[in-house]
Amino acid sequence: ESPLLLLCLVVEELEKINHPSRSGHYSINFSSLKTMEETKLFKCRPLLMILLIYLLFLNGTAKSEVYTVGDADQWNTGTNYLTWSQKYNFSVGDILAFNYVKGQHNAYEVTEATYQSCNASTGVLAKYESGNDQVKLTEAKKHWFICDADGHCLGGMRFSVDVKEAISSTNGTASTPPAHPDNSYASERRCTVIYLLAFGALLARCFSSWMIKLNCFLYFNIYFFVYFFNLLYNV
Ligand SMILES: [Cu+2]
Repeated sequence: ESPLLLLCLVVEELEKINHPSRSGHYSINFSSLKTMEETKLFKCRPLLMILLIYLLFLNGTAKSEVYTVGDADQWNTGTNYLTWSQKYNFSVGDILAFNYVKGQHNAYEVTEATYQSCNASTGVLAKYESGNDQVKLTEAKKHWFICDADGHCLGGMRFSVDVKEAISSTNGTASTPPAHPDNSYASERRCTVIYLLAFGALLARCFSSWMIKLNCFLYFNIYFFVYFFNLLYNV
């Protein structure tokens, strides 16, 4: 959520810079806006809004994370990879980094049946054996990984990841371990929505030109669209 709040704060700060004398009360007397500079600023504001919307979308779609399998333990025997894989929410575009001593282990992407049986004579979808394998998760589906070294798979070197479609910026927050349980996430979102509502009302009071009001309206509609999309798919 923080990039969104940051964007809002930037807009708010710009308001204060543009109209330092009016920061206390939020109404603009149009008869005082006669200089070219201020007219130009008003004409630029919709562009600024559009720019912010683009930033929002870029932020939501382009973010991908690199997950080192096993974190500090890396890809090795003696680690519980089921526990590891359940710590994170993986989305399309994320990368699994398998780090291990080449020759001691490997990483095979396999079918579910092969994952269950640990018999890699069939059902191998991809083989990674370099010791420093970067596996990009390109599809929104379940992926299964095993180590095919003798007995390692049965010994616990296997896990599955349920890869979700990359929709929102909140998907990518997992490089830091998920600090908030789902319900606190939802309340955080509600807070942001309330903040946006308040901020929208404030903006609408600032601008009396109908063009800018229309822009505000579109801007916040897109915001809310993105938010409810997030709520539907991620909580
Ligand atoms: Cu192994």
